[in-house]
Amino acid sequence: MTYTPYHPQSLEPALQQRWEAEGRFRAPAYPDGEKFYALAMFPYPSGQLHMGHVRNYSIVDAIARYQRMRGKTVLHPMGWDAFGLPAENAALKNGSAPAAWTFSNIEHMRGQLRRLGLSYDWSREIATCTPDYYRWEQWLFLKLYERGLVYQKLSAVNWDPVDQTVLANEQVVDGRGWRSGALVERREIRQWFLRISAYADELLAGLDSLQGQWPEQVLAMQRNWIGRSEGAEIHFPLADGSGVIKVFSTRPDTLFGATYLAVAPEHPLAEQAAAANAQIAAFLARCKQGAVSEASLETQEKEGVYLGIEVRHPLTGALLPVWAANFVLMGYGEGAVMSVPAHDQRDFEFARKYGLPLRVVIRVDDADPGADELQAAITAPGTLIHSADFDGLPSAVAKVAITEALAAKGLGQKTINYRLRDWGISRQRYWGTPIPMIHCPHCGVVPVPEAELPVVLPTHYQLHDPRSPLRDDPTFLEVACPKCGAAAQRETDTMDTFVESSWYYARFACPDAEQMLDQRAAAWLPVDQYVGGVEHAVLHLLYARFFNRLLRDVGLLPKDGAHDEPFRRLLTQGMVLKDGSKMSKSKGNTVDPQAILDRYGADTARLFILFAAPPEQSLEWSDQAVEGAHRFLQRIWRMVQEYSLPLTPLPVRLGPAARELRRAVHQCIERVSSNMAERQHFNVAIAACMELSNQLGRVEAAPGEDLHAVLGEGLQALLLLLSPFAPHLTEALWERIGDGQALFTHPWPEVDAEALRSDTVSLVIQVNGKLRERLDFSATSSPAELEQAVLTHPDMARHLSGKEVRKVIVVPGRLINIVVA
Ligand code: OVT
Repeated sequence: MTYTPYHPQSLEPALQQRWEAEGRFRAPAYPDGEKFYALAMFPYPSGQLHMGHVRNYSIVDAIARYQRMRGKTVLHPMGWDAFGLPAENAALKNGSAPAAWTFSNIEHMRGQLRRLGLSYDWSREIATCTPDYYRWEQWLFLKLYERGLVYQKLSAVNWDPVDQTVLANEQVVDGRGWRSGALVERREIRQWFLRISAYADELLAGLDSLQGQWPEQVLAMQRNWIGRSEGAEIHFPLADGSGVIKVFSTRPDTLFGATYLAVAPEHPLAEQAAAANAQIAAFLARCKQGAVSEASLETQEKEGVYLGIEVRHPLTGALLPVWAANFVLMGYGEGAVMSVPAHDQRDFEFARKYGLPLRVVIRVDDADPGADELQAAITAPGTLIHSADFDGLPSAVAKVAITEALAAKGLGQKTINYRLRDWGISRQRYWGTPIPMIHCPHCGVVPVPEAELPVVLPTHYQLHDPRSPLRDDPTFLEVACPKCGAAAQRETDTMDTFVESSWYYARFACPDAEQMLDQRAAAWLPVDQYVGGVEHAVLHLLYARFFNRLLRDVGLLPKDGAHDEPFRRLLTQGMVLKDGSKMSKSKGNTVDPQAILDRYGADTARLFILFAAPPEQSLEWSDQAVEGAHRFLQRIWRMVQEYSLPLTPLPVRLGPAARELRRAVHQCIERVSSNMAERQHFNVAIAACMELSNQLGRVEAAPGEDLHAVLGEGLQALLLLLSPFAPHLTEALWERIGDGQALFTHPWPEVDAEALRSDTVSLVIQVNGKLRERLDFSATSSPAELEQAVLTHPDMARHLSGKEVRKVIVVPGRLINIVVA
């Protein structure tokens, strides 16, 4: 027999070309039969694939290939999340254009994905930076504007006073601009928002339907992010009668402990007070320094200033001072909070710092600590004290009673509050989807007429500084107002790149549709299996759930309850580590997938990465394990080559060795199958294949007819089971020992229950009810035969010699009890 060596470097590209030429993985316009939509989070075209990508895309490809063999019509697309800051940064560094950089990266990375042998339908490829894609985003923006789901409001940004531009949070390093090094300032500018808060309740309720299908941890993070809390809106009348300050509190039971109010530095009352007081003005100015990210707000030192204003407590009428404080956000409620220092730790620290009074109004045990003795706030619920008519009530009851008392006086009501804020999508950046709005000096904000979409982003600029070139380009900027015809200006803000990734999964179903989505989207959605990094647990995965509902509500997806959620099942993959820490360029601990592909080929890379750990856990890189995966594939290659053809049918009777081997084959099919579908522990599935290959490898060189037939069955099964992980090697070998049907749509092997049945049973042997032995008997023996066999078994002589057997009790399949005198 001539033996061809295993040479993936030539074998794999040849097969990949064949797949491409055949259009093998192209999905039909509509699914025929049962559909399966498998999707991996699409990449940023950053330049090169990294190991995180290889892991993500190997997992989804294994699932897609498995589902094809299960007879499903599989949709498995790929595309590019192509807008965003990295392209601008690279362009600034090389003096090139972001578009050119992006498209050349796409070229290169597409080649790498092909080299991995991923079974994509490339005819559906999407790049989000093309007008064909982003025009629909602009269209939806206009629809949402009509419906009041898009609006403008003032919002803080990071301002670099030297570069004269807005900076993204990631461009602020230690409070300074990343290029200029200047101290960043906070500025309030008008920006565009999507009203995700209108969907807060539905997004929260929808999580229940994902229970068991999404990782518990991701569901918890989303619940927490939405942060629904019940509480009360409470009005504090201004002492001078000029109005009220409204606050939201989840603890109205502590209302009698409120000793001051705190408002945001941007609150109108704070600005009024500043106009007449230099010290206050200086404080507000200080608050405007520093970055706007949530992290920097949380870690900063808490500071405040008395505004010289007083309000009346809504139930006691007592006068309380109003302060401005740097930790109160204008976006939270109405930008004001009631401060209860005895029962809230942040208020406690603030009150101690500025000598503000504390009132203890909740007792958690019998003690009633004086305010002066408190070491920390008492935050647990308890029983009310020093709270007038409400004394003695438990917190839960008091919440309701106090809210009712406020409502009766017209000074409050029960409300539900969400932590979820509306989504600010304006970016003062160039490389993004232009927001389709026009600013007219006479008409104000005017939407671009639908017929004039898309607003095309010019791509010819060379970038020289971080300021958006759109702001300086009259050919983009200057436009006639669609309403009055006067000279007007285009909006120069672009959309957050998370907008593109919020609906790409739907566009893949109909990438060439002449509208945003057509009927095909409903036919393919929802995605049956979505896989990606856990870093997207909140933002991306929440925005996509929001967008799916927007698409439904503008009529692009059916309102049938089956299309509310975009992703039916979610798998969040773990990190790829080297020497215990995350691979990253800055740490210099990376392994380049290209080097692994060049040296070992795609099948080895895929097999290693799926074998090294269960998909949801982190994966430690190991050169030895890569070698191990490669040797395993070489062994399979050799075994199949060495099998002497032809394949022969199973004889009716198998000898014991053949029966045992056949049991191993079907045990392997069982283990691999259950790990492909439910548990998705591909590492266990691969381990089972490795074990089977060892068993098959132990068959002697010139086996009998029955063993030869079982070995053939085993090798075929092994190729079928391994094909989702190592599609090239298995396809090449299938040409030699397959059954003539194409491997990639070959029915997944079925477990033969008969083969699993064991020849022998192991029975517990008792003498007078005491365990004495555990012995094997033929599985087909009758009780009478078993009785005969146990009494004459050589191992039983020492238990029975010299004793009189009175009775033998056989419990089939379990035990035999021998009663002796
Ligand atoms: C990789 C996963 C990602 C994601 C996918 C694409 C990385 C996991 C973390 N366009 C968006 C995006 O994330 C998705 C969109 C739907 C919002 C590592 C990192 C270390 C690997 C490494 C090695 C060497 C250098 C650098 C890194 N991760 N795991 N290991 N695009 O292109 O970033 O979560 O599912 O694949 O990632 S993406």
